[in-house]
Amino acid sequence: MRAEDVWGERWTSCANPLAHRYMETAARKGSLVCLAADMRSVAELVDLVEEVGPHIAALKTHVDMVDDFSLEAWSGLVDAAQRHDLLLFEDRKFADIGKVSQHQMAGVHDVRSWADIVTAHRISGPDIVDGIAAGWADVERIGGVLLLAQMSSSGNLLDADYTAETIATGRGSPHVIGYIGNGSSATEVAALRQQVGAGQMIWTPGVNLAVGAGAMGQRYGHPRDAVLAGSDAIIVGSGIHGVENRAEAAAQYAEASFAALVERGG
Ligand code: 5BU
Repeated sequence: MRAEDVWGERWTSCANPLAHRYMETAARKGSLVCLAADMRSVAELVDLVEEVGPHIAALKTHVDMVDDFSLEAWSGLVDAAQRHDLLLFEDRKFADIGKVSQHQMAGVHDVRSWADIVTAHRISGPDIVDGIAAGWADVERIGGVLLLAQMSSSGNLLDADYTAETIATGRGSPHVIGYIGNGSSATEVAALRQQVGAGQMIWTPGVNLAVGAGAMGQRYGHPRDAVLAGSDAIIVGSGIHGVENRAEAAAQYAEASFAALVERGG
């Protein structure tokens, strides 16, 4: 399907080129799945991406949980992601002052040189967005920030006022492509969509075909409910990498998420 047809208002209202790139990939592959590739080695990451790559639209990493990280090995993962046309999303959850965040984009992992998207908390002030953008500018790249407006974990401290401040920071920013919303609660995602409007994306972790409580405070909602409530990307980890047939699971999440987008009508 053509991206503009399937995404409707989101396509016309989201000006960010990275958002368009994601939407095109999602439309072509028939999938709103962002894989949370929470693996401990580069080889396991590459294997996983090769296996499920055709069924996913973006790849989310936690580079600081990888035991055998080296920039050289990591370039193999970047290659695999590029071959599968996946935006690379480092879920770093930056939270420091702007200047430090700029330098944390460098360091041993050099996130600025390979990540297209990173997450950031709003807690330290709005300047964190400029700090991260400056990190990308240092290597002449442009990326997009997803601000954490909600979280999926139980007992988190992101209340409604905090969410509103976060959206106020991100609205109109050329660097903010959207927000993280709580995929375990369709009510919360719908409330977030109401506030965000159509002009920015909402990506949601806390999604699993088996809804309910997950490990260590994680909560899960159904992919269909999250998308119908306004999510544009379902972030799925153990629902895919934790099962026996990972490609089949990825295809199921792709099908459920894309059918919901078509049902939503953009
Ligand atoms: P799971 O295996 O599907 O539960 O993995 C969820 C992933 O999403 C994992 O990488 C988390 O770091 C990430 N996540 C989350 O679960 N909840 C949040 O609020 C945010 C990120 Br932000």
